[in-house]
Amino acid sequence: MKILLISPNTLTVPYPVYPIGLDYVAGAVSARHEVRIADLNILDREALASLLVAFPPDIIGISIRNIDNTEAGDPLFFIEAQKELVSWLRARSRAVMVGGGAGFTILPGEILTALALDYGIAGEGERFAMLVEALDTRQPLSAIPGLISASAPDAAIVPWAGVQERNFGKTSSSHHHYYLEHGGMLNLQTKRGCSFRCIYCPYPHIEGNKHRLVPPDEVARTALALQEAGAKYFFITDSAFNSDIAHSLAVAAAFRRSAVSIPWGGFFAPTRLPPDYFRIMGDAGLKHVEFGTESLSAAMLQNYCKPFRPADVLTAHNQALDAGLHVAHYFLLGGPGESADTIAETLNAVDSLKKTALFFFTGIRIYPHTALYDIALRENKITAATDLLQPVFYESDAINHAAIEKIIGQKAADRINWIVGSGGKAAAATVARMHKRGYTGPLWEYLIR
Ligand code: B12
Ligand code: SF4
Repeated sequence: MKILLISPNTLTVPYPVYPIGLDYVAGAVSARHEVRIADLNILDREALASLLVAFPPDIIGISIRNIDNTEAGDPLFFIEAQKELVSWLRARSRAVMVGGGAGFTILPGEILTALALDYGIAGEGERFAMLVEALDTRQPLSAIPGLISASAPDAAIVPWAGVQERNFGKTSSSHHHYYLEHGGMLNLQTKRGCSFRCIYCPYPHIEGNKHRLVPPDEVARTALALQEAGAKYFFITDSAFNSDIAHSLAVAAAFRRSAVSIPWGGFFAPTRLPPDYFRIMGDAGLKHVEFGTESLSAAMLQNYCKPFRPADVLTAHNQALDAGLHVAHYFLLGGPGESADTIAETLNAVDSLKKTALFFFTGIRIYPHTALYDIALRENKITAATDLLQPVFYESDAINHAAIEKIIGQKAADRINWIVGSGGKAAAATVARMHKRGYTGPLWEYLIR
């Protein structure tokens, strides 16, 4: 069968992101089928139309990574554009249309309906290969975990226990060149799942809450392949790289053994870590640390069920600084229990975080399958019938978003290292200009004060 996998994600905020998920979907499909990847960062509609003629697909898989940008203050919604793409494809192809991806997995039934897809796979995309085989051999589809269709729109997500094979560099496409030319950042996964249970977070639902580890030497082999392909930097896409400390250290050791020499970064939780943790990581090439700190109010960290306390944040921060790393913290303000007092507590404590970049987001998007969803239901902020495909942001009873934004806006006004939200289009334009001049990495490091 001919299979076309499409990445429709053309968002350039904070920078264009290599569609790593499709490497795994492509890697799972049996070699007896022909797979191509169409990355819409590269192909315009004319080129896509020509591809549909030259390579008429039997199945089209669409990667739905982003539903929206999860920014209450500067909202963007991507579902309408994806819907238009699907009907454009339908007018030119008789292929079976299948959706999947991180965004898709959060609200699979809703997205399947909105986009009028034939099938969707909630959860890991390796099961796409099972769907391909079943369609090819006309076998019943009911046994495929996570598979949904208009007549069966509900699916339980069952973590994939089989092989995860990344197809990087193996398809006939060379779409990674676009990312090499736009910042040089490629990406890498060392495990799936997050074992923490922060109340607002959909990651454990998307990836599972039990870690599935990629053997460290295999991670290093992929890192080396990215390096040899020309990557100047890589981002580890794990929900929190250090949620399994031993594995992250083993990955760092494998990088050193295999002479991975390009810098890298990722998401970390500022939990209690061995004192030399960041030094070891730095020796293995770690250059930037993005801490999912969210608050520096002890009460709010507890309300969010974060696996650390304010003192742990400061310790982890200083350990990372001492190791010579670039450090950023992300804050998520306005959750259950937030008040003027907890905001003040956070902002006062922020000043003790030296030499850093700080990203502030106000309002927490309510996702199904999270504790925040249950809280919002109990507090009558939503009902079971609320459409969550259109983003709904939790607002605390004690302080509204506008009041928080005003406080942050005032404090951020004369501080270049305080960024409200992701920085939006203006930040993306600066990033693009810097990429053109040959800069690489996340680039917020130039704002560090
Ligand atoms: C790492 C990450 C980032 C990094 C990416 C760095 C990099 N260079 O790669 C950074 C920080 C830059 C980032 C930015 C953003 N992110 Co982000 N990110 C993630 C994260 C943690 C992992 C994504 C990832 O790469 N996973 C690893 C790969 C292998 O998995 P995958 O892509 O999901 O693919 C698997 C399956 O989904 C599936 N699959 C994928 N495609 C397909 C296609 C088909 C047909 C099928 C069947 C299956 C399938 O199979 C794959 C293998 O199992 C996810 C949360 C999560 N845990 O998933 C959020 C997440 C994807 N991000 C999200 C968002 C919103 C954003 C931003 C818009 C935030 C912002 N305002 O800036 C930007 C958008 C950037 C862009 N240009 O697209 C949301 C999307 C949900 C939503 N509400 O839309 C998520 C889910 C987090 C959340 N808030 O819930 N992100
Ligand atoms: S540690 Fe990070 S990824 Fe894990 S549940 Fe908490 S917020 Fe989500």
